[in-house]
Amino acid sequence: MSRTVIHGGLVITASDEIHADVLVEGGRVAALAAHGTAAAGSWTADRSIDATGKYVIPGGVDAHTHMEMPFGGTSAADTFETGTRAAAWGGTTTIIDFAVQSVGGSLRGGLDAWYAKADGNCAVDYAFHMILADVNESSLKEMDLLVSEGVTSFKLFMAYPGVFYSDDGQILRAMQRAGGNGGLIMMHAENGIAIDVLVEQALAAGRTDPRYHGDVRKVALEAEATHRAVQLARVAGAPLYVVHVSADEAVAEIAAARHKGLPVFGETCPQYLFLSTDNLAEPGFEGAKYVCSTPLRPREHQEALWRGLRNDELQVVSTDHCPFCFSGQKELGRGDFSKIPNGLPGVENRMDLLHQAVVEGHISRRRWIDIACAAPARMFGLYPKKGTIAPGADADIVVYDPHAEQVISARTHHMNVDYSAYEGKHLTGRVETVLSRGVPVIDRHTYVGRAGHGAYLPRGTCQFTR
Ligand code: DUC
Ligand code: ZN
Ligand code: ZN
Repeated sequence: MSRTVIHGGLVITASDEIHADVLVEGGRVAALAAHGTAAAGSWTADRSIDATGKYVIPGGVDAHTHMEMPFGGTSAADTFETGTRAAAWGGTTTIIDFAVQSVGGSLRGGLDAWYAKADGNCAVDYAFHMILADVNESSLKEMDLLVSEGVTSFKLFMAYPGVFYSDDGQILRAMQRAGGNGGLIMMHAENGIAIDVLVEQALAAGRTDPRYHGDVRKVALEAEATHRAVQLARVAGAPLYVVHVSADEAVAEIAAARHKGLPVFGETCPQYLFLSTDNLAEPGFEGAKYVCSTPLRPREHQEALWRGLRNDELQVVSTDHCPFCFSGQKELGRGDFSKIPNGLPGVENRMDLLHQAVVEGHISRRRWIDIACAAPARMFGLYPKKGTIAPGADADIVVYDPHAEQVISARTHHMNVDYSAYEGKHLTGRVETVLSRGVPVIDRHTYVGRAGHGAYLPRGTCQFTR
């Protein structure tokens, strides 16, 4: 069995920071021992990685990606191959992507299609949530089967009427089912029926530029939907995970629910923490690069998101990685913002941007690892296999240089998309080496992985009670 020792670094997990050497054997963490002790000195290994002056952190867990998802009249530009390779470059070693039920179709059919897309193509490990686009007697029954085979979370949409939308009755039924089978409902909380009225009115008044996407998707309509989702989950007796929270009033709804002791959880994304409606209002059609839903908000909302992350009102930061090229894809919405495919690239940037948040004092180093690795692994039944560095865990390990400087650019990123939402942003900190189950995928800034190394991960149920 091949053995690797990573020595001299600061090992950071969600709970500890220790100067320790890490012994990896057969793809798993075999032992940790304080650096310089006789125990660590006695280890023999085939490979030795010098992490002096570096952080040794768990591989990132990005619990919200959409590789090659058909959406908005086109398809997300990263395949499982290009998207998981970019994830590896950015220190993310697990993604949880969304299989999609088609309207009139079965969950089985959707899930099998996504298994086939990913099989043999991924550079890092992957799992699936299921998007419920058609809640009916038969799909409700199928939810039980999916939970038993390791697809334990289901996304519902209060937005996108005619595409993914579920009404309150369908939502309540799905929540009741999840309450009984251990599944977790993930909610896209925006009042899509009201938003569609505002879209129609904006277009009729000639307000067609990308910035109006942010205007019509009102804060109040995110907050209202979040409140309604919480109350429906409460009635159903089911836990609730609200995805891509962007507005301060939505954070307040989640905080109020948690204060009452309800099992309600929240996720936000780097775009809401680092970008704003200023980007949507960039001149010409540039704002299209920043069209996603929930939308970017005025900068003032960011403080509530950071506070929420510090106070555990929000537990997870994932990317909602859903890249569309500016050329030929975002351009579908020239002259009509409602036709701009919704989504931003980001799977490669999340770990670095959140490290930047440590540098800027928004969060601690341990909270960085919690929201980016440990909490998403626990939320979706993958802990402690993923999300930590401890004996028995998969050896998904990143050697991270906290002092290296970098500038984000589409010219140097590895995502299959022709722009970066963070073009020109200076960051302190950079991924140096990445192991996936003990196998190097990035070796001192060089990609050495391969499509097909990544394995499918059946998951357990949510490991948080509240
Ligand atoms: N929001 C996006 O921006 N893209 C994909 C789906 C979603 O809900
Ligand atoms: Zn969504
Ligand atoms: Zn999404």
